[in-house]
Amino acid sequence: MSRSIENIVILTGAGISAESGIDTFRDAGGLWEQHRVEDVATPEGFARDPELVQRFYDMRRAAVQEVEPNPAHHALARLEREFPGELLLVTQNVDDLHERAGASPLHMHGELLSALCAICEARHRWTGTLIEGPPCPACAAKALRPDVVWFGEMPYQMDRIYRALASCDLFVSIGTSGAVYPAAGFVQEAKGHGAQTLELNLEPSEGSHWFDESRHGRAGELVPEWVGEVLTT
Ligand code: BV8
Repeated sequence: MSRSIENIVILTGAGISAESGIDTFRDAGGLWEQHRVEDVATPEGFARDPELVQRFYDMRRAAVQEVEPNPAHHALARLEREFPGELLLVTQNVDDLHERAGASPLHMHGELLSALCAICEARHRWTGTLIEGPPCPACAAKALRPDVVWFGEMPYQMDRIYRALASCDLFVSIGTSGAVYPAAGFVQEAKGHGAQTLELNLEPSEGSHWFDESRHGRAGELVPEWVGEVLTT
């Protein structure tokens, strides 16, 4: 990293949680090998077979409560605490491992531990199952769904993200395949506004060519090393 960095935007994906034992989507044995995306991560799939979708998210909601944050999550929480400039941590992940490491991520694709009422749009912290069709604590309607952004739905807080991308001087992508938009386009957005761009990933992502620098390896090693560099320059 050359000139002084005062404003960082970080985007994380499933790869940052892989070493905690959470399946990614597109790696071998990943979630999309066990389920067709169209069946479990679209509004149409939910309308077609709500029980299949609720079971898919109930299983993931339970699994995420059995695992722990890894050194990559802890390193980003340290960066949030110690970096003197502006920092926005955006995650595509729906797990709560960033929070449990002490960070405050923007969940652009929603959260496993939150239930959304399709009737009154209230959100509730939810650690149990939804398959039984429990009543919404706010309006009593039996219309709670996972508070997760499915394909074809608008990701959360996009205006805030684009404002941050327009004003950052460094954009860092960690543990994402660059397969899903609009997140996969953030690097181009940041670059277009003059930011430096860095990718930390197990292997080159689909968007690797957009990055000024790419480091390939496990997040549990690359992220603490990079955070150490940022905090000592
Ligand atoms: C939308 C929540 C618009 C559910 C998810 C062209 C342009 C714009 C949009 C589109 C387009 N073409 C198609 C679209 C629509 C679509 C899309 O992008 N489709 C793709 C498949 C082409 N996008 C959407 O529908 C989005 N909405 O565009 O709305 C709009 C506009 C106006 C009005 C209305 C709407 C919504 C997308 C959100 C979908 N929901 N998740 C859930 O979690 O169940 S996406 C899902 O994929 C996850 O959120 C995940 O985060 C995301 C991306 O996956 P990754 O995180 O990257 O995970 P993956 O397994 O792919 O990769 C893991 C990486 O980690 C790998 O590279 C691996 O090498 C690396 N890794 C592994 N281990 C490690 C590691 N790295 C480091 N260390 C390790 N140890």
